[in-house]
Amino acid sequence: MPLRLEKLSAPLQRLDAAMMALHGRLSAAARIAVERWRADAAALQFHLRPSNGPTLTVVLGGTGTGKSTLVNRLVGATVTAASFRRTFTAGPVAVARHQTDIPAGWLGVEHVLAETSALPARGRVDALVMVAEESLGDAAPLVDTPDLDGDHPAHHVQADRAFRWAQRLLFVVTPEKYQMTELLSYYRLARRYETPALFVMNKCEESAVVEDFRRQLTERDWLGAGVFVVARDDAAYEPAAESNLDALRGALRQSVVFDPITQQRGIANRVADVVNDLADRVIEPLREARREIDRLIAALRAMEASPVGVDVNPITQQLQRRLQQRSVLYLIGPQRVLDRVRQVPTMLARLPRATWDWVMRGDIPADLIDPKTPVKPGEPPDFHATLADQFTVVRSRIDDVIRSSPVAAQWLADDADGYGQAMIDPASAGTIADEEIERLKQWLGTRWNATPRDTRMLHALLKYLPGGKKLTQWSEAAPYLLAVALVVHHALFGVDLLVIGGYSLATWLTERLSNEVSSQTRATNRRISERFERLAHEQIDRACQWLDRQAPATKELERLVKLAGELVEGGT
Ligand SMILES: Nc1nc2c(ncn2[C@@H]2O[C@H](COP(=O)(O)OP(=O)(O)OP(=O)(O)O)[C@@H](O)[C@H]2O)c(=O)[nH]1
Ligand SMILES: [Mg+2]
Repeated sequence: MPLRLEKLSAPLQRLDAAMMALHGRLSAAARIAVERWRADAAALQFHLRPSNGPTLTVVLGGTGTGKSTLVNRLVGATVTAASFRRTFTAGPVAVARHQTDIPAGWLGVEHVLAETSALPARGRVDALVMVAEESLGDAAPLVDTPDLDGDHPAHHVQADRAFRWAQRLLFVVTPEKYQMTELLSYYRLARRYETPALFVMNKCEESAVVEDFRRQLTERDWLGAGVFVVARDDAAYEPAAESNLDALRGALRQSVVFDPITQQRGIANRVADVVNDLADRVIEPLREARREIDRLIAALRAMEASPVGVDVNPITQQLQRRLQQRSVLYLIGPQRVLDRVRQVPTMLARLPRATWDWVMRGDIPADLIDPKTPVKPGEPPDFHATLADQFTVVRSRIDDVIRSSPVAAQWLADDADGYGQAMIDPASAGTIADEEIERLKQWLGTRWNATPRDTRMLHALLKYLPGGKKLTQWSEAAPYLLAVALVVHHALFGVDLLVIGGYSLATWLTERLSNEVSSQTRATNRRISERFERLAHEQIDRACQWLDRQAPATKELERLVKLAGELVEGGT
């Protein structure tokens, strides 16, 4: 069934719009693949609109084959810059009799009209430099391009793009370079897209090489192709009249007339390639990225999932453990722990690992003591630092999960700013402690006036605590009380570590102090835990959202597949 070109344009546009809409949800690598695809799709869109202007002829070939020199010869003016230096031309340079001979939007890049003073032009990456040149006469507009084979990948991209938009090709080779492999895929694609092509053997010195080139072209599906020959400047060799520079000029004056069947075949192949590229280079990698994202998000979510049968968020549990360890170390100090171990030897086995190391070996575990906040004798326990540290631990665990995936580690390297914005400052966790202790202080302040009953007991406790003696106000006891509650809470160590005036810490807190004070202190601890849990949850959420942005959702990918299907069906 013949292809209906006019029916392809709309589905192609819809597909392109869908691709553009993905933009905010692509990693750097995916963005390049999508842009590349959109450029190819734009070229296809161009070929769908029949043009009745002069045939845009793109000159392609290896570096130093003399493309720019040949264009100048054909034009009869030095418009595009040639040089003995390799990979000289940097971007496409179009030479047309009138600027309007180059359709607006051609190549899908910015068009820049070259000033006469800027000639000969060297071309610019991702722009089309246009030269209006009367001397071109009725010859087709010529587009010089950068090399296909040099060390600059950017040059190759420029040339590849011009190839896709070309209405006719002029391949330039030399006796040294006509075998170069980079050209072969373009010979094949030009056939596949039914883009008419002419071939030039430049810098030629003998006919044998031309014959070999013709043979090669025949094998490459270009039987009977127009091969022209330009002699090396200083060579005695003279090409036959039917294939010399004048003959080439004559061939270039002929506009290409497409027969509909050939044109449709070329377009059908372009459509197939655009759809296959979409599947292979865009959708499949994005699907893989999506699978990886889903896996990583599940791993991050698992950080806050409680083990079976236990009702405690592991993040809260870790915070509590850390707060307790620090409080033990703070309230008791190594010497007192040692004394206590002597009195109650069974305690030895029950000491938390970090405390044990500190007491027995003098090793201060790095994660317990923050080097930035050294313990200040006489100061209340620094819960701000403890929470901030613990939050840093949460963050680095998130980081570990993400960096465990090479793909995600690359996203992170490419989008360090975005990732940084998704991260919450650990100081926000510290603020939770500040606010909650402040709240407890205020409550205690009020209590002080209301029931001075607990005062004596509190002072009895504070006498034993580092810095406690300095206290002048009831309310200042808030952080010390919190430390006591933390050590006692959950009876973590099974045995009371501290005995004050004959009372163990637990007895002291639960029996000697009023219920009201102890329950208020416990409530403070609970609120700290809950708020920390919420903050950690938000942090995990934000990390998940950042991950989620690195690839479109499965639903969106399915939509692309559907739209691609409509493009394939659209023309038939
Ligand atoms: N002797 C001789 N030298 C030539 C001929 N054609 C081009 N050259 C020289 O070959 C060198 C490269 O020519 P260019 O026209 O810049 O080659 P190009 O294909 O445009 O190269 P890129 O822009 O790097 O891709 C220049 O020094 C030219 O003077 C020729 O027919 N004979
Ligand atoms: Mg050049």
